Amino acid sequence: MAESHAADGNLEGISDYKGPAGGWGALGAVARTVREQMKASPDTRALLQMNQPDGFDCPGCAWPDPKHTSSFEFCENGAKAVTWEATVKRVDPEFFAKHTVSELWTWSDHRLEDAGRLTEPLRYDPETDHFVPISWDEAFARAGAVLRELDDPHACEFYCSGRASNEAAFLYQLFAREFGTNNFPDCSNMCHEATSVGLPKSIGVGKGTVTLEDFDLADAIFCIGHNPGTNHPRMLSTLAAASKRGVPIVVANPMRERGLERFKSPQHPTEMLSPNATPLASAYHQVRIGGDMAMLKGIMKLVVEADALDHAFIAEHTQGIEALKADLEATSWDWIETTSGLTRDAIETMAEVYMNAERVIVCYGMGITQHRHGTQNVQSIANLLLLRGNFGKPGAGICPLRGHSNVQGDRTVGITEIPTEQMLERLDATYGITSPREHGHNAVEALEAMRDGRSKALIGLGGNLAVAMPDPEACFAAVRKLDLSVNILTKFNRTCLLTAKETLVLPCLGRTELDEQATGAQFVTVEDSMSMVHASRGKLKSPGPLVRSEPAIVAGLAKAAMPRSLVDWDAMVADYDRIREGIEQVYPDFHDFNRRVREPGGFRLTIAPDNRVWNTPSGKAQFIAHPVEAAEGPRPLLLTTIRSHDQYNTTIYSLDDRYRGVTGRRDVIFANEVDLDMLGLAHGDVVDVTTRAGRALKGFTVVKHAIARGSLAAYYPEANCLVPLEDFDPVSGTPAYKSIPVEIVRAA
Ligand SMILES: Nc1nc2c(c(=O)[nH]1)N[C@H]1C(S)=C(S)[C@@H](COP(=O)(O)OP(=O)(O)OC[C@H]3O[C@@H](n4cnc5c(=O)[nH]c(N)nc54)[C@H](O)[C@@H]3O)O[C@H]1N2
Ligand SMILES: Nc1nc2c(c(=O)[nH]1)N[C@H]1C(S)=C(S)[C@@H](COP(=O)(O)OP(=O)(O)OC[C@H]3O[C@@H](n4cnc5c(=O)[nH]c(N)nc54)[C@H](O)[C@@H]3O)O[C@H]1N2
Ligand SMILES: [Mo]
Repeated sequence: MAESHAADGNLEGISDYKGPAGGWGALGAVARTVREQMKASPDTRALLQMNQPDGFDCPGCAWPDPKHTSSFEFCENGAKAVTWEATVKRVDPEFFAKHTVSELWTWSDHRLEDAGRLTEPLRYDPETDHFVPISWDEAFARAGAVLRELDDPHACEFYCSGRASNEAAFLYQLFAREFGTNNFPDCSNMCHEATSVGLPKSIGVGKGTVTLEDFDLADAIFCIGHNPGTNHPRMLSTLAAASKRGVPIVVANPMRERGLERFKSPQHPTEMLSPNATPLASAYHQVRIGGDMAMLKGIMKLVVEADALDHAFIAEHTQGIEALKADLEATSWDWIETTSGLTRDAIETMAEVYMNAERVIVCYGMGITQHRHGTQNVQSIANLLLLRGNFGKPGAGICPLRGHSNVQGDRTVGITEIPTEQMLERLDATYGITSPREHGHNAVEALEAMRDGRSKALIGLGGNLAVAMPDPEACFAAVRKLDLSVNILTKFNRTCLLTAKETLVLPCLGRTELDEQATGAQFVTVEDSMSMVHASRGKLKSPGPLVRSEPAIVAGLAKAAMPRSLVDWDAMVADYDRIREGIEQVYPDFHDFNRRVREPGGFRLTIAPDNRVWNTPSGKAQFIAHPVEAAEGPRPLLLTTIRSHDQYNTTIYSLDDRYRGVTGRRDVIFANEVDLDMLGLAHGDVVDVTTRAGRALKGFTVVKHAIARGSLAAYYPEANCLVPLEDFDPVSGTPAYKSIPVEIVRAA
C-alpha cells in the first residue's frame, strides 16, 4: 500500500478529482470491471439484460427504472454489481483444500470476495481447519439436527440481507414462524429502520410516497444525507432532467459529493462529447454531521413565521401543529446555527426555495437515519413536508433512498421482528400454523443475545452480518460462540470465517442466473424504493451444477428443522407461482399477484398518503415535535462512516474512490482544513482516532477535504471498530454509524 513520505505526508494515491460524475471515468470503470471479473466470458451480455422488460432487476440499488419497460438503463455501479456476481472466478473445493481458515482470516475483505463464486455446500472441519465439501443432504441434516435440539426456538436468529427476492424472503419468514420465532435481525435494522418506524407515526406508512413521475412535476427537490453518484447512480439522470427544467435542487451534506454537483450521462453520446456536464445542486449546504434536525427546525421556524402554511391541509388532515409551533418558537437561532454549522442566512435561502415551490420532494439517505436521533430526523422531514401539504399531490412527497435492491420488498413480505397481529392471523390461516406472538430480535438485540449466550444459532440469508454491524470484536466473538452458523451466500466473506461449533456455507444463485425448478424456469419479484413490484428473470448459467436457488435452500433447511411441518415446501419450490399465491393470501395488497406481475413494468403497491389517507391511530397525519436540550460544553469532533465509490456495503470491489480523489487505499480520514490547522495536524499526517471509551482506529492518514467544520469521515466497515454496539437510536435500534464522537492525534 501507500508509503510514507516524510516531507509531504503519506499522500500516495491522494489527488483532487476535477471531472463530473459519470462521464468517461464511468465508462472506463465499466470496461475495467468487465475485463477483471468476466474475462472474455460470453456472459458479458448480462449487462444488456439488466433492467430490461424481460431481464433481471439490477442487484445494485433500489432506485426504480422508467417502468422497467423499455429504456436501456444501467450505470457504472450496477455494472460492478453484476460483473462481481457474474464473475468467472470460482472458489471450489480445491481452493478450500489449499487455504486454511486461519490463513483466509488474514485476507482482506476485498480479496476474500474477489476469490470468486461459491460452487458447493461446505462444512468447517475443526480438526484440519479447512472448509470441506459436503452433500446438500448432509448440509441440511447437520443444520436440522442442531435446530431440532435447541430448547427454545427463540435461540435461533434468522438474519436477512436485502438482496433476497420476495419469494425467498416470504419462505424464510414462514420457516422461522412455523419454527416458532420472530427473530428477524435484518439489514434494514442497520439502514432505514428509522424510516420504517418513524414514518408510520407521522404519515401512516413506513415507505416513500413518490414515484419517478413525481420528479417530472416537482418544483423543488431537497437531497439530504445521501450520495447518489455512488449509491443510486441511475438517480442522476432524474436529477439532471429536473435541473435542466430549472428546478432548484437543494443539497444538505457535510461532504461535497461530486455526484450531487455535476453529471455527464455515459448514455448520452452528445453529452459525452461536449465539454459541459449538467449541474445538479442549485445550492449546496455543508451541514455539520448530525446537524440536520437543527437545520430542518430552522427552515420550519421560518416557514411558520412567514405564515406560509397550507392551512386547509393542516386543518383537514393533521394533528399536532400546536406542539410543533411551540417547540419551534422555543428553539433559538443560536442553537440552530451552532448545531447545524449553517448560518441563518443560508437556512433562509433554503426556506425561500421551500416556500416558493408548490410541489416539493425531499430525498434522504443514511446521513439522516444512522444517528442516535435518526427517527427524529425522519419525522422532522415529514413535519417540514406536512407544513405545506406536500403529500398526496403530484410532484410532492417524501423519498427515502432505500439500500439493497429488495430490502423494501423483504420487509413488505414479512421480514420483521415486530409483525402485526393481522399479518400473523392471515399467515396462520393460510398455512395452518401457529405463529409466535412475542416480538423478536432486531439486529442489535440479536447480537446481544448471541454475545450473552441466549441465542445459539444464526442463519444468514445473504449478507455479512458480523462485518456490517458495529463493534466487530464483540460481534466476531458472538458468532464464534454459537452452536450453529449457516451462511447462504453467493460469495465467501468474513462472517463465514467466524466458525461456530457447526458452520455451514451454502452456495446460492444470484439475481442474474437462470433458476430452473421442477416446473421449468422461474422468475422472482422485487419491490423498488417507490413501491413498484416487478418480475426479475435471471438468464445466465449457474456458476456450478450444485448451486441452488435461495427458495430451494430455505425450503431444504425448513424441512430438515421441522420434519412434521404443515407446509408443502416442495410444491412451492417447484413453482414459484405457489409462493406468490401465499403472499397474496397474507397480504391483500398483492391481489391478483401472478397476473399483475406478468404485465410489463409490474404494479405499484398502495401508498395511502397518496390519497391523503392516513393509517395512524388518529386517522390524521401527525406533526411530531422533538424538543432538544442544548448540550453544554464544547462540541466534540464527530466522525461519520461512508461508502467509497468502489464498494457495495462490505463488498469491496477495489480500493479506489474516484470522485473523492482516492486511489488504491482506504486508510484515510477526511477532515476540514481549518480543523486540521487547529488540531496542529497537516494534510497527509498519520493519525490515531480514538473514542472516550478507548476504541481506536490507528495509523490512518488525514486528508483535507471539502467537509463541514467539526466533521470527519472514514470508510465503512474499517471504522466500525469505533462504534459501540450500545450506541443506537433508541426508537428504531439503528446504530449511530454516522455520528461518532472522537478525538484525533498524530500517531506515535
Ligand atoms: N454502489 C453502491 N450502491 C449502494 C450501496 C453501496 O455500498 N454501493 N449500498 C446500498 C445501501 S444498503 C444503502 S443503505 C444505500 C446507501 O446510500 P447513502 O445513504 O448515499 O450512503 P452513505 O455512503 O452511507 O452516505 C450517505 C451520505 O451521507 C452523508 N452524511 C454523513 N453524515 C451525515 C449527516 O450527519 N447529515 C447529512 N445530511 N449527511 C450526512 C455523507 O457525506 C454521504 O454523502 O446505498 C445502496 N446502494
Ligand atoms: N459503519 C457503518 N456500518 C454500516 C453502514 C454504514 O453506513 N456505516 N451501513 C449499514 C447498512 S445501510 C447496511 S444495509 C448493512 C449491510 O449489511 P449486509 O446486507 O449484511 O451486507 P452486504 O455487504 O450487503 O452483504 C454482502 C454479502 O452478501 C452476499 N450476497 C450477495 N448477493 C447475494 C445474493 O443474491 N444472495 C445471497 N444469499 N447472498 C448474496 C455475498 O456473499 C456478500 O458477501 O451494513 C450496515 N453497516
Ligand atoms: Mo442499507
